[in-house]
Amino acid sequence: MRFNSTDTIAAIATAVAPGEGSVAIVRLSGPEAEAIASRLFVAPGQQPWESHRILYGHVVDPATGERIDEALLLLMRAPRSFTRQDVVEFHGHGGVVAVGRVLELVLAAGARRALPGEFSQRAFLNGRLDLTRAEAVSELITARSRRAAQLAMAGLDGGLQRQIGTLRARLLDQLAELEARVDFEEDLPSLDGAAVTAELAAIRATLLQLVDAAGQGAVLRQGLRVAIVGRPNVGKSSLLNRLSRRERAIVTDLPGTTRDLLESELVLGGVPLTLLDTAGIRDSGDPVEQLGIALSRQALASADVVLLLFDLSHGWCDEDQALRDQVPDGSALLLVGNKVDAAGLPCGLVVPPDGDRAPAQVRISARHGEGIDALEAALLRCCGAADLQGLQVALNERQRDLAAAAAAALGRSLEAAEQGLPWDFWTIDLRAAVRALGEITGEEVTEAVLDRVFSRFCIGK
Ligand SMILES: Nc1nc2c(ncn2[C@@H]2O[C@H](COP(=O)(O)OP(=O)(O)O)[C@@H](O)[C@H]2O)c(=O)[nH]1
Ligand SMILES: [Mg+2]
Repeated sequence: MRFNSTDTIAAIATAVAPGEGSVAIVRLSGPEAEAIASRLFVAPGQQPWESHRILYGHVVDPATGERIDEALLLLMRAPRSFTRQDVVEFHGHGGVVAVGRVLELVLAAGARRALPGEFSQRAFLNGRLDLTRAEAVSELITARSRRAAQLAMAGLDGGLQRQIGTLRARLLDQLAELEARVDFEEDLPSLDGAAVTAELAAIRATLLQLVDAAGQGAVLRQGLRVAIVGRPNVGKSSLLNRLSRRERAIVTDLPGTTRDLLESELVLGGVPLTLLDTAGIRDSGDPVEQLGIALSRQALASADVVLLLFDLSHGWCDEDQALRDQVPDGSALLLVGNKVDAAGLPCGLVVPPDGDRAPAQVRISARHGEGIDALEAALLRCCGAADLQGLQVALNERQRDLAAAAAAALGRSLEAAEQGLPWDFWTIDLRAAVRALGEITGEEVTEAVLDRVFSRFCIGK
């Protein structure tokens, strides 16, 4: 445990930015929350100090009597709160100064600054949330697209917990049967080995499906970095502007116009994308352009998806091929022929065939908008993000590793079964699988794991 959960903790629960946010919330949780709040809050009239009622008043510095903010106070007594402890929220004005002073007063009155995720950690420890729901809260907050938020909500509704919990319960049933045979083989009816292995295989198959779908979930959650690369003047900046539907980048007919890496955020088919417009890659004597080109090469090497743009009015040339050869094997690649409007005769094969590794190709006009729909569809397809609508629940990275470990352990159990080994050989791996699934939902989890999970949360959550 990072810290004792009997401390009273406090944090600003809302985003803090100068001049922004009409409301800011300071939140306290712990046994002293109510006492601390009552020392700092002055409510006029006869307002009753009751749980789940809003009080109106002022936060006042008890040392000087100075009014710090006009605020609403919400008291939620245990166990009817997010953490199942006494919780107090001060709803004051946004910005940074007043809310910062309220927090300082609360700390001076005896609360401790909350660590990232500590409120959620308490909610988990007090049985308010299982681990998958707690993680879904964090995912909802960081969601960058509507689809990602929907996926997080499914997790928050317990979809993942139910699915993993059911698989774990089924494994426990099998484990109980097998373990009983280890100890009391003679006293029990004999076990149908084929039925057990069929059940284990079915559970393993479901786990493998979940592991598979986790990749799509990761795409929705984290989004993709898409680098637009190509020779100078092929229309990269025009394409960035076209896809972002605004004039983000400067476009001229002078080669070497873009010198810096430009980013533009957009959502395509529910997937958050960061588009990178890069300097055209060529030999250049200009030191500023050289720096830009170095950034382009980095983007080419590290993007999830590379849109390699070339000019159809010139056709595919050696420099294009040289760039194509630099795309790492692991990245998705889409070849985009631009300026189809100026290409004259529709040329058949512009790009030499690449055997089985032939990347997808589309033809567009970044200037006039032709082929952009097809490009967007191809972009989602080439990174495996085309069909995310059916995705109901998705494991995050931590959960995926555990599900994969459980599936591997079940694979070993099945092998032991196939080799006709005695029951106790099956049960070792079966128990490992049960443990891994329990770690997903938090039923079997160590403090170190909890600390790792919750420390990734934002402060105040
Ligand atoms: N005909 C035609 N010209 C284009 C198209 N896209 C871009 N251009 C022109 O090509 C030149 C270079 O465009 P720009 O986007 O700056 O290319 P970059 O250097 O690759 O970023 C500009 O004059 C653009 O107007 C297109 O689809 N068709
Ligand atoms: Mg440019």
